[in-house]
Amino acid sequence: PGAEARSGDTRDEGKLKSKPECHMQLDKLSANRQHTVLIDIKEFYAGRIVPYKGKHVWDSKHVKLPQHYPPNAMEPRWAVTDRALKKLTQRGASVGDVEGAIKMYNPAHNKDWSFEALYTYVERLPKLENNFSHLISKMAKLALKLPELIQHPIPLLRQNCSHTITISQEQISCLLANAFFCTFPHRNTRHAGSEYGNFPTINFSSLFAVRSPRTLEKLRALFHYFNTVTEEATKPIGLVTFERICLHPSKWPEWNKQMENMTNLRVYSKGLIEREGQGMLQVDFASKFVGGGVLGQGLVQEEIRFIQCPELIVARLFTEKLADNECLKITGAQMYSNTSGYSDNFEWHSPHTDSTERDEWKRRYCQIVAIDALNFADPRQQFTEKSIKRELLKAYVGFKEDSNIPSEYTPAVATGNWGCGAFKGDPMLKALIQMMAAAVAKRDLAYFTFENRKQAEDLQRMHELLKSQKMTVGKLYNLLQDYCRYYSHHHHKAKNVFDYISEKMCVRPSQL
Ligand code: AR6
Repeated sequence: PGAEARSGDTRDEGKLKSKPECHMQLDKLSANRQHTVLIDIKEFYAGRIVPYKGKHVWDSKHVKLPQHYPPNAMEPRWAVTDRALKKLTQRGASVGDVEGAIKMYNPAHNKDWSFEALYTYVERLPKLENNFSHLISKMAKLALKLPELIQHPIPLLRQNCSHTITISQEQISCLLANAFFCTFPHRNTRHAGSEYGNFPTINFSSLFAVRSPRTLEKLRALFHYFNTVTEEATKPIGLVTFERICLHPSKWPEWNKQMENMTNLRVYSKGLIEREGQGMLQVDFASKFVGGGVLGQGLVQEEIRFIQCPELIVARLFTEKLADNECLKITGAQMYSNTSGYSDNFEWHSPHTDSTERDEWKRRYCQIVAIDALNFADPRQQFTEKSIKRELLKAYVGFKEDSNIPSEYTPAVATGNWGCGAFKGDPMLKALIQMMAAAVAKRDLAYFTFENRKQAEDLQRMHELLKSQKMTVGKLYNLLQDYCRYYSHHHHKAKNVFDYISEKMCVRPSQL
């Protein structure tokens, strides 16, 4: 972390491991049963990034691509889409034209889809920034390249199955342009039990509907992204990997038996995961539907990250809702926008030139892990063994490195108040849980308290105490169970979990 992350923070400034410094050389890029590579690998090693050609399939295991919809039709809907988008490539397309085009191939939504936010965007924003029709024309051209750019089926990352997809940034930009123009079939009705009820939304229709300052700022960032990827000089040339990791129950730790001591922890009251945590494994405080409300009104940690790095949004196309023992790791996403503020104060600030180096697979050294905390309608629920176990498992599956990577090559985890904002978790309990998961995963932690100095000091002290007493994960787990019992009797009058544990440790260290 840079100079900003200093005062009142962690005392020991020894550097935590980060990439590329701790990078272990990768094996040659190759496709196999667990890894789908959407580019041609031979060509890749000859210095070119071109789509891999496969045979298209239309089934429940793969993304249903618009160019193949409906299956076996005389005239696929893509013909209509193609005509509609081609019109937008002509000069002077207005928001009305965009609305007309989208409704042409989505006739079922003629009445219920609104484009209010797009109209407002064009009215409100200064002329220079707002070369709308030119940009729409470039985006339509990009969307139309879908049949050329995606020639291999994209597997759905389904529950209970670890699988990896590596895809080029150009392919992602094309898929996102299609999402913008709402071309993905079968993805507009989403309710429990519907075909894609277990998937996030991907078509952007929900974003266009609500005229709000939040939507406006999101659109500025997204249009900036599309502008960047449609210019020859700035379009990104590299790959991104999406990895769904599902931890089999036989590998779940038995928490009360874990003998590990706490790993290193650096606490920073200033700084952000995405900025000061560069090169580390950066935690996305996710929804089980990755991206959460990014295509709606949500605008907290996860949505902000997805808006800064829109390539993450494509995960919504193929990532089924995360189960308790699963996470999604994304390697190589690029940052396009600098933003400021949070929630209602969020603003698109300026273009971000990402100069992060790339690894041997041409992926930026940027690794993000989406882990969804429990959403506590009643915060008291979190002080139960069941909730604690669930959160430990979720953090552990996110933090755990592939077992064939030695720990000297494992960067620290950059995290913070995971699950403690929208999801109402207790920051002290969550910090302990993350420390325990990190200890078993043998990784250090950089913890950003988001300007909360007092929290930083308390956490630092707690960690020092745990370290000095050689606390093991198993013992701490048992103390947390004691706390749950104590809490269930005292509720709002209960002392906080740090005070409880400190007292137990100081009063009766021999009994620990
Ligand atoms: N770096 C460090 N800490 C941060 C940052 C940052 N960039 N941004 C926020 N925080 P929240 P949750 C701190 O509410 O409770 C989304 O809709 C800040 O203290 O985003 O896990 C998802 O899609 C903040 O209060 O995470 C989920 O549906 C705290 O982290 C849901 O919210 C928690 O951030 C997840 O909610």
